[in-house]
Amino acid sequence: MNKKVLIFGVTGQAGSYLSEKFLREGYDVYGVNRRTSLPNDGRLSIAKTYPNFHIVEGDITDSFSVADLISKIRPAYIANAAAQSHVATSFEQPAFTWNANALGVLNVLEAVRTVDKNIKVVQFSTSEMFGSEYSIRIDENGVKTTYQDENTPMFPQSPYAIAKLAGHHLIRNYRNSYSMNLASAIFFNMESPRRGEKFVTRKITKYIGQLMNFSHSTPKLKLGNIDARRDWGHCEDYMECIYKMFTCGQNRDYVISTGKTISVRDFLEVAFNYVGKKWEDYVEIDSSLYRPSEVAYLHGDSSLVQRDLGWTPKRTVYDIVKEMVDHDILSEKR
Ligand code: F7E
Repeated sequence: MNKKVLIFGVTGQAGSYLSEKFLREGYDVYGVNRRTSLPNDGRLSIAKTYPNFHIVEGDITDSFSVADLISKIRPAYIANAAAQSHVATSFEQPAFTWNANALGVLNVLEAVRTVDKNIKVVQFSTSEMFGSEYSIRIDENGVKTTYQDENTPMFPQSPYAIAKLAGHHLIRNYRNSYSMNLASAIFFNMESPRRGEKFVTRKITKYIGQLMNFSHSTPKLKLGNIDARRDWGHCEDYMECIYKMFTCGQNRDYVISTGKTISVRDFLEVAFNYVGKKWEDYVEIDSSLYRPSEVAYLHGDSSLVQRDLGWTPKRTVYDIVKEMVDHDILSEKR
């Protein structure tokens, strides 16, 4: 049996956890890394301890490079976690975002279509594609719930999300048109100590790490819209689900989320409480950090994947806060 997996975006948070999952399961993992002048493999220290982990150079925006990698490696599975993933940055670098998030998907699909249509591809789609849309459910007691699932319409609010939606539709279109083995995972926000420092959760926990180590010299933490609500889950839990998506023998798109939503303000409350401090004493709202267009509310309903694949998220946002704060207090000490 071919046990080769090719991961685009291996140096990111999700790529690193997914590599470790496949390596533990005995696969040969090939991680695609773009050439950079400085090392960017900080999240791969565990993966690199496995002899069956290989870094290969390539760039998802270059169709020749993508086709060359796929035809040389001939993987059974391809995970596309490569993206310009910062929503605010997409307003400033829309073309770069488009090339990575939309053209990149097309490059993978065309290469797979011509090299070997049996290769299974899982695309990392995003809850940002829902934008301002949600579905409404009213239960027998009259309690109303607003949520997003696989049937919720999509109305994206940023160049990031629009490019991701193009990639999402390409997956659906190639699956239907050419009977290819393709599926999209619609991820709600995923966090961990490996989260990039520009995302709001890590920005907050890193600040707390600095505060707890150097309280006398830490300026205030500047944030934008803290009323936005997100469904935050643990990236490693979500990669367990992706492994099941690859190995389940069917090609279906799934929402992957915890089903619990809190605001950035609530996240601040929980994180600062954990270290015995009041966030109001340390946070300053900076209107320049507001986005030109915002997604106010994300609340995923992942019942379908829970039912079909028997997956459930293990960690809550409260577990995540503790893990990230503990990690950042330790790492700022060094
Ligand atoms: O923002 C607000 C901000 O940048 C969360 C990516 O992984 O998840 C992520 O996208 C919220 C937004 O993540 C700051 O306006 C306030 O409402 O951590 P974030 P995101 O935009 O939700 C989705 C699912 C993805 O697919 C993306 O790739 O927090 N916010 N103040 C702030 N956000 C940031 N970054 N920085 C602030 O200072």
